[in-house]
Amino acid sequence: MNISKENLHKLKSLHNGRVTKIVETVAELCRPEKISVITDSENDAQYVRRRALEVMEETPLRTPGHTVHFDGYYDQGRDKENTRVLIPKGEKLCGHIKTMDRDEGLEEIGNLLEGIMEGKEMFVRFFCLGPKNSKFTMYAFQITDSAYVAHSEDILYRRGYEAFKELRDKNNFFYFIHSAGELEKCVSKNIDKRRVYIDLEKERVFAINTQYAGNSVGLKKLALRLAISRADKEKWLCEHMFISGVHNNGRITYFTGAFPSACGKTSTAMLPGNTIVGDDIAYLRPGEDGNAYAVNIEKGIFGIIENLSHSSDPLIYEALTSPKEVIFSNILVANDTPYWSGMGKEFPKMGKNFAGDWKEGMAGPDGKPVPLAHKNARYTVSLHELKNVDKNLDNPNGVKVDGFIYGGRDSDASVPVFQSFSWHHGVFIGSCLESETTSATIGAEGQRKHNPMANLDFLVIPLGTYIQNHIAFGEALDRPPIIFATNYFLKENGKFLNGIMDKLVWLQWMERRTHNDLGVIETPIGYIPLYEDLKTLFTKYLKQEYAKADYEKQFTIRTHKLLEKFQRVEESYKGEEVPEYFADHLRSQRDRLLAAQKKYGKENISPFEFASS
Ligand code: SPV
Ligand code: MN
Repeated sequence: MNISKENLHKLKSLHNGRVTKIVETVAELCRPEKISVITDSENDAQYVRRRALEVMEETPLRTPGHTVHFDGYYDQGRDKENTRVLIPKGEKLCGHIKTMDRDEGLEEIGNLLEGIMEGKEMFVRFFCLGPKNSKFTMYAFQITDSAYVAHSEDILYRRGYEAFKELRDKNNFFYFIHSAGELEKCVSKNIDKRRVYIDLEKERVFAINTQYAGNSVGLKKLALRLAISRADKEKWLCEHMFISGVHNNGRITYFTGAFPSACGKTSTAMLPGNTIVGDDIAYLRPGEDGNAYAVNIEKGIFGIIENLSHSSDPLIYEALTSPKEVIFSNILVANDTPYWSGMGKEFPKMGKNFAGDWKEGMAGPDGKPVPLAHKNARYTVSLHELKNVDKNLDNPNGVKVDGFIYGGRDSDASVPVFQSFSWHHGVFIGSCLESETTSATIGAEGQRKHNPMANLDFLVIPLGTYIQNHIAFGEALDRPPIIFATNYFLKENGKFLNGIMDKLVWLQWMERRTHNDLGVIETPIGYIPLYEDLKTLFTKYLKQEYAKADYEKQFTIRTHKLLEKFQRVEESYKGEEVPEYFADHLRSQRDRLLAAQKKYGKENISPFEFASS
């Protein structure tokens, strides 16, 4: 193994034979020129930042602490096609999960890894997922030949070298082996050999020939998959959820929210006046007091930057335009300044972006027009750098969760906000979540996709088992979180029916509902707000008049469109083994919608009609 005395000492000081063995095996196979073991020291962190600049995976920008990283033209999102769960021969998961024979997958990966790090430096870096010294804590380490990946992880996760020392010879950790592969102009060249293979048996993931963080940063979506498997065995929940504290006159109520990519998840978690615990992934466990508790496994944000402006997201915008450690990815750089679409500034006509040297109106290698920044361009920043970080981010007990939010993207059916009838009904709503596709994954945009709990991309257990685990989780609690659903994307004649900040009102309404402070109107889909309550909240939080006519449009129950939605969902579940209760809910949901059509003699029913009946 090509390792200096000093680095070997750092590795051996962990007194963990399994870690040493893994590093040795990977080094022998990948043959890096150099191995750097990164401890929790500021010196080592600084070293990684410097290396990212030296090898030009990152370039400094004008504002101190800011850098930019580019992923290749064809490496701008999660690769769903080549992400596979390795399973033993003859085993099956479910129709929604891409799998591969484990032996074949490991053989292929072994061949691809052979000599892949020649001439490169291999970083070995240790982390804790979740707060330290907590029942939630999970240990994980990353091997990567990308200084950008190792740097991103330092912003996004809690350093864990010292924590690993305490593990001694225990081997209950996740690990991730990443190589960007051969580079051309600093980006992964062999995209046709991009692979993300998940090995549940050894709780490890291989990611090769890619740099995009959703594929390469092991602790993020790769660890999510391993943790879903753990959670299944240990009876807790691992969710694609933000965690946010909603503040109401000194009272803080915590919500977690699952939204498919680009459905407003980060901006919901970051609303002015509230505090953020996390924006992407939550571990949830039952507390001894009969409530659900959650932690953020991360301590930073890897967020979408498109349409992020001073008016839409004032807190993040301010954080991204002042000196601090930030990595921008796949934005436009001109004059050492970052630009992105929808930032509310005038744009230069040329610069550097994910296509290389960029000029307005140019076509990319695939002949398509190249926008100034990629739609999935992102920023990476530590939560501790934000003014609105919640004081419980690192609380080892987590935060008590009073509400779950499922947020879809639905232009023609679902109302902006409603409350489910019960935990069971809420789980049903989560399992019917749909979104119109966006740019965070590679493939077509604008199609409607069923995405149960916004977690479908990451499931490594059968969908039916996953849903059943939710049911059981809530049943075991004395006070399960109240489940709500939101939809910020309702349109009429092509125009959004809601303002971008209306979600602030929906959150405040949900906050009051978890404390039973406000009444509701019962409709076939669940409980919706009363006009007067929303009017008061619009005045208080947005200083806006809220017109009765707007409320009526937004909260009309569009029975026909909703029935279509449930039809699509049913199709999507065909062939899946789903718990019995799912079919029961589907049936009663339909019956309620059909009964309302009959009673009111129409398809679109005003909330005022339900209110007066
Ligand atoms: C998402 O797409 O849900 C993200 C970004 O949070 S990624 O890291 O690509 O998963
Ligand atoms: Mn996500």
